[in-house]
Amino acid sequence: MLSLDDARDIALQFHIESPFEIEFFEGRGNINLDTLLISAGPEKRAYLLQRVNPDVFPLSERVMAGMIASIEAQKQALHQGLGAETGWQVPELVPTKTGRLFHEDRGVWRMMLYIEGTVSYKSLSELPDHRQTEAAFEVGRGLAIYHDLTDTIDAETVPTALPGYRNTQIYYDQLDAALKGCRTIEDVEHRLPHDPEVRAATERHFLCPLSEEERLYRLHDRELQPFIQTALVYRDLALSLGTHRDSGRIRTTAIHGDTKIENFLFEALTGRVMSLVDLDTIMPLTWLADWGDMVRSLVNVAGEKERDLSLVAVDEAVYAAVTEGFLSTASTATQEEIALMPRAVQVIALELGVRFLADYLRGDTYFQLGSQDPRDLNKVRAMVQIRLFEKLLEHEAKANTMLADFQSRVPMVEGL
Ligand code: GN1
Ligand code: MG
Repeated sequence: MLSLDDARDIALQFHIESPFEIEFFEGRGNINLDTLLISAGPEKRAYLLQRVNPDVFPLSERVMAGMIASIEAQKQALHQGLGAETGWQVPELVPTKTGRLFHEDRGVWRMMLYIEGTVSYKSLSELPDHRQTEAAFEVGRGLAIYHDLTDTIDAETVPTALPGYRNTQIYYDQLDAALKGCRTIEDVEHRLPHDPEVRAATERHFLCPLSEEERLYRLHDRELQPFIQTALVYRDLALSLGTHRDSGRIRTTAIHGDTKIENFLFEALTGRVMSLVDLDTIMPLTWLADWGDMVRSLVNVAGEKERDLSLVAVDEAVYAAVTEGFLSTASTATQEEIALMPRAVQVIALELGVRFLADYLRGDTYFQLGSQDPRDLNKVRAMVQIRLFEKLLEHEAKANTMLADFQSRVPMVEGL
């Protein structure tokens, strides 16, 4: 991570008022660890300065291209009156003093206007019980608004910012490599993706840099064994969303790619959803991946880092509220896609569990640990998501009944 002095020098490249104060931003995510909060000028205007993590996003310029495509599509749709009544706020990039939308110095830096008057939550448990379902409804509505506003993006023209991202097959191949303790390119040659670009972006995460002692300690951790088994047993289920997309049964759309609850902003005063931020992973996939990611993050009210696994559960009222919020607003979903909504939640929870698990086993090369993070953070995160997946399986019949019930009450907008 960079020092505050270095970050201050970078901030000076952007077009903001002076003098300004700068501090590390507590609400940063798991990937772009260099995120700073700036308060500038006499009015103390707030900005976020962020470095796109080059270890995760080697093609940082493409990240920016996807982000800009999303911002432009949202602005244009709002300008044309779509969603005008929602009060939706589009993230805004602050230009550099030379008029560019990002600055390059040991990676790509961008500055965004902090959307004032909003709040975000790492999990719904931060809200009192009676406000949780209301917030879940708002999140569902927020995703539907976002998808409607960005529907004009031609999915096939969005550059892939992070080759291999949300590719379930690759995540399983990486898990297999981690379980085998692969250390060299020769060890993993037969597992690597064929596409040179995808291979270049993912190769590192097929290899284990841990000492042999530490590797074996992690691999044979008794607590982890049932979770490894579950991940392996449900491989086909995890791959099923991709199979449906390959077969054309569900459409390929430009997705947001990171729709966990943390990335939704709510108006502090009213609790209404206002924005969906973190536009790093705009890519062609299926909106069901965004749906799945959002719901798996919402219904586990305990959050992603809970050590007491008995608290990991599917909150049924939250599940129902987010479904209602989404379906009452979304306008382009097809019936085939809607039928897959419960399965998509299971898939994304399991996929994320596999990602954390493989990363822990090989030595935290992807979800890098900050200096304050516990050493077993990715193990905990893996167990939470895989336990959540099991809970979602148990909840499947209820989820399907709820969907059918909703559809019988509310006539759907005709799908494509
Ligand atoms: C990562 O960095 P952050 O918090 O925005 C990850 C997502 C995961 C999420 C889980 C590019 O997002 O895929 O769902 O952590 N982003 C990337 O917390 O891998
Ligand atoms: Mg992200």
